[in-house]
Parts: sequence; structure tokens; C-alpha cells
Amino acid sequence: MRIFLAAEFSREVRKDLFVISSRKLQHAAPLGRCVLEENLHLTLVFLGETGTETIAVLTHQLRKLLAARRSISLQISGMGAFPDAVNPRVLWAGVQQPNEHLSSLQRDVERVCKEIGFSFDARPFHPHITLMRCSRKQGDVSHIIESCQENIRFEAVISSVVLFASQSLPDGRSRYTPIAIYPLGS
Ligand code: 2AM
Repeated sequence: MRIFLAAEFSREVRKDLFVISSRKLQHAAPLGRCVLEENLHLTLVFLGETGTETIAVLTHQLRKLLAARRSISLQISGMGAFPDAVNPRVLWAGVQQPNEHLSSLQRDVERVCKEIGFSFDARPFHPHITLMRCSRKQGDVSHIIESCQENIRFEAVISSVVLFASQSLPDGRSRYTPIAIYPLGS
């Protein structure tokens, strides 16, 4: 199973973000496909293809780690593109930095995964919520980002971490299925 761990947001926050991507962003320019409202999340670690035995160990360790943690407040703000605005593959909403609680959650989750045997490249954690996957060569989208990003300023709370399975569908979209939910304390 192809898996990843992500922070999930409330229905209201996902709705607010989806309004930006499906109305403002799609209106400014039809750049690609909006991530569906129910799929909007903030990835903590992408783990890739993983066997069921490893998933069982991971689930056990994460439950122990996350039961002791508190929910995290953050501000979703700003917008950007990966790999960059000149050659965008994805457009995302950002998280106001620094947020030590979020960084520490991500570090701890990654550490537990490493202890189990997962390895990660050395790229720094860049918290983001992918709003749109661009479908073709777009050219520079800086002006679109600039015109839409002022609308992105939402208070949000992360009250659970979710282990998702990711499945590619024939139409090119992804289906994310929650396998385990780890609530954070309040
Ligand atoms: P993205 O939103 O920036 O594309 C499921 O694919 C989630 O894992 C997505 O949020 C995706 O980030 C993230 N992810 C990180 N690394 C990935 C990789 N190598 N392949 C697929 N998804 C990855």
C-alpha cells in the first residue's frame, strides 16, 4: 500500500480553501485540477509503498507518540508553487512560519518512521496544502498567485494525524483512504 501521514483540517477550513481553489484560482486561469475538498490535507511524511506488517508496527508506535501530544493552532496563509511559479506543477496554500509546534510534530513523526526503517531525503519540511495540480505547461503564474493569495488567511487547528493510503485512479486523480486516525489531546 502507498501511504503517507498527514494533518487533517476541519470541514470548515477545507471548505474555505476549496472556495479559493475552485472559484478564485480556477477563475483567474484554468490551470489544472483542484484537489477535492475532502482530500485537502497537510502532508507530514510521505512513506510510499509499505507492507501491512510495517503498517501495524507504525500504527502502534504512532499511537503512543501522538496520544501524548496536544492539538496545534496554525494560520494558513499565503500561496506558492512547486517547483516554482515559472514552471508550476502544484499550487499550494502555506502555513505561517515559524510554528514550532507543527515543526516539532513533524520531526517526531519522522523520527518514529526512521526508527522503524523508513528513510527520507534531506529536504527541509515545507508545510503546505496542495490546492491544485497543474495539467500542462503554464508559463509564469506569479500574477495569479499574487491576486489569489490575499484571500488565504485562515485560523486552523490540527486535532488529528491521519495515516492515508493513496491510490491512483484511471482518470489521473488520487483517492486517499484513511487507514488510521491518531487524535491529538486538546
Ligand atoms: P503534494 O501535495 O505536495 O503533491 C499524497 O501523494 C501526498 O503525499 C501529497 O500531499 C503529496 O504532496 C505528498 N508527497 C510527498 N512526497 C511525495 C512523493 N514522492 N510522491 C507522491 N506524493 C508525495
